[in-house]
Amino acid sequence: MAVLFTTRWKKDTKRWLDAIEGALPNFQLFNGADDDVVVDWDAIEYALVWQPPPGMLHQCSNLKAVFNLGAGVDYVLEHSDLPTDVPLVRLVDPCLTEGMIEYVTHWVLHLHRGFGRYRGYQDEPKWRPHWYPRPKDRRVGILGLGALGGAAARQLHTLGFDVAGWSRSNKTIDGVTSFAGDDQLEAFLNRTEILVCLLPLTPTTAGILNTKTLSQLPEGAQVINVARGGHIVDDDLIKALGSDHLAGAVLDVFHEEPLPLDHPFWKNPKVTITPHVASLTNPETACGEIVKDIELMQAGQSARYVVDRAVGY
Ligand code: NDP
Ligand code: OXD
Repeated sequence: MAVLFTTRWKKDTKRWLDAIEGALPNFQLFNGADDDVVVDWDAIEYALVWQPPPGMLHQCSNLKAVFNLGAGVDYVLEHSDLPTDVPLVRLVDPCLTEGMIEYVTHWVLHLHRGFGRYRGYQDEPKWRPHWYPRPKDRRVGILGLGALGGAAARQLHTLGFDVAGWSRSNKTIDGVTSFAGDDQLEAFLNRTEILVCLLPLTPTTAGILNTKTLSQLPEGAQVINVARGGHIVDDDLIKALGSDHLAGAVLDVFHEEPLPLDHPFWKNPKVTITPHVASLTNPETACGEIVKDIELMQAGQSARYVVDRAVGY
């Protein structure tokens, strides 16, 4: 019985290996990212991966499941030629959810209160207080009401915001207005002053934030993208910011990461950039969740968050 660990993250390898060994003491552990390790590919039953090299998983002839070490499985589906009969499991971890709630809440409050302008005033320096609406009068909209979007919506509702969400199927979340399906996207956007994107990147959601959809947001709206860079058409966002239709954007994810140094987002005064840190996977808690699924699978049941490959999430 063996597990494979392979990621493109260069740091924290020891912490990951310790966490996996601690969680799965009865499994032999191979670090596929270490060129000096001779991996017994036929012994691998479970693979724990983040952006695995193309072809690597194909070498595991007895693979029972692949656990993605993040919530978004777009990279694995696109690049790893994973055998179709092997379940791919996405990460749902209360610690990941906690981090996302913090990030989204922080930036929604920041944009809602317009705190960004005071940094500029300080540089002048200028003492200039601004009024702000109550949260109940601020309409926040969340694209994607899954594990992360749903949790963020609940928290924002608790803070008093007027929250709506858009998903494929209708949702019942206390205090959150549900919009569902392509037919209701425009109505959802029309009422959204602060938009948070927490959709998975799939063929149907790629490029969803473009000139047409951004223009359906009200004048002065602001956008927070914490999902994937591929959800946004960068040039369209830059135009919408330049025309003042949008007042600002907070971006954590990009088409190419790290964001190339010559990308116009860096110098755009209306764009705030964070380096894909909205919520980082915690090795210990993630391994705790993965063990629960491996135990279920060893008992003949299926893992809890198996990706539906037909829809891509
Ligand atoms: P989930 O799979 O739990 O939720 C996805 C949501 O999106 C669901 O509500 C789903 O609808 C909705 N959705 C999917 N496709 C469509 C569509 N075509 N139209 C309308 N709604 C759609 O994902 P998570 O909440 O766990 O994660 C979301 C994303 O967040 C990840 O895929 C990842 O890219 C990103 N992420 C980013 C991080 C960061 O640090 N920046 C950290 C972690 C995740 P329904 O409920 O009806 O199925
Ligand atoms: C994730 C991410 O998908 O970190 O979990 O982006």
